[in-house]
Amino acid sequence: MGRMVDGVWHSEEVMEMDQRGAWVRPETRFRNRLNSDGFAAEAGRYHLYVALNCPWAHRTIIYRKLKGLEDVVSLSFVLPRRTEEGWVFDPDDEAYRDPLSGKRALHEVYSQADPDFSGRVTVPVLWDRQRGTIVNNESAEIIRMLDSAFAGIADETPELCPEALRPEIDAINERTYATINNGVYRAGFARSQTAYDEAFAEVFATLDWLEARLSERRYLLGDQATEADWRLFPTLVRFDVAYHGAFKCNLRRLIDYPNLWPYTRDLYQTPGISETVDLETYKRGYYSPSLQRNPSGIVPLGPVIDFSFPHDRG
Ligand SMILES: N[C@@H](CCC(=O)N[C@@H](CS)C(=O)NCC(=O)O)C(=O)O
Repeated sequence: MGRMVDGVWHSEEVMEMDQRGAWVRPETRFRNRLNSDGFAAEAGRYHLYVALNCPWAHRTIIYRKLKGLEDVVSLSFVLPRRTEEGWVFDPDDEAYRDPLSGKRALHEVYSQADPDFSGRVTVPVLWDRQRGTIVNNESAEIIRMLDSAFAGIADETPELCPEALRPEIDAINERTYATINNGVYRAGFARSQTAYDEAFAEVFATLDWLEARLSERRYLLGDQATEADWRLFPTLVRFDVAYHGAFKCNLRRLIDYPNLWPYTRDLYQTPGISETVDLETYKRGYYSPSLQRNPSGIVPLGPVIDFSFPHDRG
């Protein structure tokens, strides 16, 4: 995975590791807010760059659906496999073209936003057409903004992080981020047995905790799905096709959990959500050729998983 240094793309693979061989996720750089910092929420002004296989980008795709923002915030995809240039577009394929300025690679979007940018070139990116810059590239912050910033512009929809539930949502997110969303990456990218063992134990301890919680409630906070559920879903829906094998998170499969498995199907069957899921693309992405993790680049043919099977949790 390459990176930018002073506005120039460098393709050498650099992984941020600590002395124990544990992977450390780098900080995100663009952190502006809609409706402040001069980024007024307006229909047609903002654009999301995403990758279909990226779980962090998946959150923003889900929010654009659930919050009725499809005619308000535009969206486009980079190709699901990174190249020497990192995330790239395909000018010859309408599905993967940069619709704003015909760029070839996402790093050009970053250098337009900041000609001196140093750091990783990640998706998702929330882009401002008017100022020609990146508003924010941190998914957790983008989805909070999409939840409320376009009130009065888009059709009214339920708030996914209502003020009254926020402390509880934040507390759940803190655990699921560290041990599940990022936990599977810490297991998959570990370069020492100790670092892998630690991440692995945390993944499955939290899955057990969630399993118990979901035996008493339909969703993590009760009868309504909230931000806490939608942040968890992209990781769960990838679990058996990607993390179980490619990231060695193989103590149990999602389908082995009596509550987590129907819960994930329940979220999947929420109107609009199944269209955001593409298991074959996840497999091709996570099993891309990688010197460290998958030198042959062979993509497994299984497993077969049916998320449309009735969930009986209604
Ligand atoms: N903190 C970011 C993380 C996003 C992220 O790591 N995206 C991955 C794809 S799943 C990426 O673009 N990685 C490229 C890289 O790290 O070089 C967020 O949640 O938005």
